[in-house]
Amino acid sequence: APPASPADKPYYVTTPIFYVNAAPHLGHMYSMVLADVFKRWQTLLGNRAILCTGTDEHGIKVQQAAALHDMDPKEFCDENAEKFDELAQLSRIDYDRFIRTTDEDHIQAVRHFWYLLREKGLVYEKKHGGWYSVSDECFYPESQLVRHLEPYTGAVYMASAETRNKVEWVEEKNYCFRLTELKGALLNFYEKNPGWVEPAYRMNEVVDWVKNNLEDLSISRPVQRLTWGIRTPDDPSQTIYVWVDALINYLTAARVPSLGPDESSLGGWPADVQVIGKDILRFHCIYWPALLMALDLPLPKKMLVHSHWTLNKRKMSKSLGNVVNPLYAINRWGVDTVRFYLLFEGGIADDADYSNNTLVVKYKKYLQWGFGNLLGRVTRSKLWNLREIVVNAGAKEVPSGAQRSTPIQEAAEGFEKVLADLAPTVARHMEQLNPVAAIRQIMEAGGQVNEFLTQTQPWSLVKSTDPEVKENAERVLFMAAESLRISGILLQPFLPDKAAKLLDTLGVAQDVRTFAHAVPRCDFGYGVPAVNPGRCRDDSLFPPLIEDTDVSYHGSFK
Ligand code: ME8
Repeated sequence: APPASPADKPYYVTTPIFYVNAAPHLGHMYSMVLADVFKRWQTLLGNRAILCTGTDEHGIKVQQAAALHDMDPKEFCDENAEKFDELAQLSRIDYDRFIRTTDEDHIQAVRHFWYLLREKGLVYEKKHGGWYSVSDECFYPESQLVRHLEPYTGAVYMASAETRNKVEWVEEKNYCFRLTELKGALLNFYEKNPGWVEPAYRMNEVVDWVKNNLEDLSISRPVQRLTWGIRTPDDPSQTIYVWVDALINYLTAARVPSLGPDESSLGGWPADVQVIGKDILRFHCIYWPALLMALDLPLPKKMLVHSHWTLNKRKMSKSLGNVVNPLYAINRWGVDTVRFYLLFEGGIADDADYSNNTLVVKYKKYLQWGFGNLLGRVTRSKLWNLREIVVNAGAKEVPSGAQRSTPIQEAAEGFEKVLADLAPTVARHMEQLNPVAAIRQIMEAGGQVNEFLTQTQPWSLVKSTDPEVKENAERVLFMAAESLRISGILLQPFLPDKAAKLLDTLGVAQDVRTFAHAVPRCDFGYGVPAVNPGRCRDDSLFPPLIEDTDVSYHGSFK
C-alpha cells in the first residue's frame, strides 16, 4: 500500500505504557480513560482516530518483581500484561493496539532506533557513575537528592527529592546519548511552542530542568545488572535502558517509515496528543523530544499532563499499596459511573483524593437525579406522547420577534439559546484538552433543564384549552427532550454505554448521533411511546447505587 499522505493521517492518541511489576490501579485507568475520551471525541467529530495503550515490560524493576515472585520474567509479564489489557477492555477503552514491549515488532523498532542513533554519532561509551533509583528507573543528578529518614524503620538513605524513592550509587560501563548537545534545540522548541504542554504551567518545570540539570543520558546497562531487556545490537554486554525502549513504543505502532516498512502499521505519527501523568513529565517532555530531534522525526503535537489520584491524600502507588482496585470499582459501581467520577472529579491540574462517598454523592446529583429524573419527566408522562411533542413542537417555526411575549415563551427562548451553545462550548473545552470542563458543562445543562421544568410546570399547561398555552408547554417539553438528545450525543465519548442507552430510550436513530446533530431542531425523527407511563422516576438508566458496603473499602488484589 502506498504511504498514507499527511491528510490521511489518523488522529493519534497514546497512554503511557504501564509497568507490569504489579496489578493496575485506578490511576492507570484514569490515564486510559482520558486518552479514550480524546479518541472517541474525534470519532464523534467524524475524524479517523487511533489509540494505543499497553505495557512496559523490561527493566530492573520488573526483573526484580519477577524474581520476588520466583517467576520467569516473560511469564510474569504475560500474567500482568493480561490484567492491564483486561482493565482496558472493562473500562471500555477503544484501543487499536495494545502494545507490549516484548512484542517482536517493537523489539525490532528499538534495535533499529538504536542503530540510527549510533549512525548519527550521538552515542558514546563511558564509564558512568551515578545515583540510580530502581523504583523510578532513572539516574538522578546529585542536586536532586535528599537524605531520607524512613519514619517507621528509622533507616536513613539517599533518595530522590521528587519521589522520595531510594537511590544507590552505581558505577559501570554505559552507552550515553549526547543529550546536552540538544539543549539549545530543546529550549528553542519550548520557547516557540508554549502551548505544547497542557496545562501550560508545567512547561516551567521542564524548562527549568533543561536549563539547570541537563546531563547526557545513560541509555544502556551492563547485562550483569539488567538481563531483562533488549540487548544492544552491536554489543552483547549491554542492555538498552528501559526508558528508551519504552518511549519508542509510540513509534512502533504508528511505524514511522525510517524504522522499516511494516504491513500492520497503523500510521499516525506524529501523535496528536500523548496523555501522561506528571510523574513522567521529564521523560516525555525532555528525553522524548530530544530522541526524536536526534533522528529528525516530527515531535508529538501536544502532551497532556495530568495530576495524581491520591488515597488519604497520598499518591496511589503500586509500591505503597494504597490503591483502589479499578476492577472492583467497575464491578461495584458500573463502568460508566467510574468513568463519570474519574472525568468529573479527576485532577488534571491538581491532585484529587479518591472517595467512595463523593462518587455516590456526585452520581446521585448529576446522573440519577439529574439525567435520570429528566428522562423520566420527558418520556414517562401519561399526559403526552413524546413522538407527538417532537413532531408538533419541533416542526413549528421558531417564533420570531415575540409580539405577545409571555414569561414561559421568554424562558423557552433563553433555554433554546443555552442548548444551541452547548455543543460549541463543549467542543471548545475538548479542543483545549479539558474533558473535566466539558463533562461539567453537560452536567450543568442537565441541572438547568430540570430547574426550567420545575419553574415552567409544562405538565399543568399541556392540556390547556388555550391553544397558545398548550403550544408553549409543548415547546418547553420539546426543548427538554432536545436537551436530552443533545446531551446524549455529547456524552458518548465520556459514558459510551449510558449515552447509547439514553439515545435508545429517546428513540434517536443510529445515524444521527454525530456531533453535527448536537444542535436543536435538526432531528425530528425520534420519540418513542412511553414505557410504563406515569412512573415519573426512570431508574433503568441510572439505578440507585448499592451503598451497603464499607465506604472505605477499595477492593483487594488477592
Ligand atoms: O511510569 N494517579 O509506568 P507506571 C493518576 N512505564 N495516574 C497515575 C497514578 C495515580 N496515582 N499512578 C500512576 C511508568 N498513574 C512507565 C511509563 S511510558 C513510555 C512509560 C498513571 O506503571 C500516570 O499516567 O508507573 C502515570 O504517568 C502512569 O500511570 C505511570 O505508570
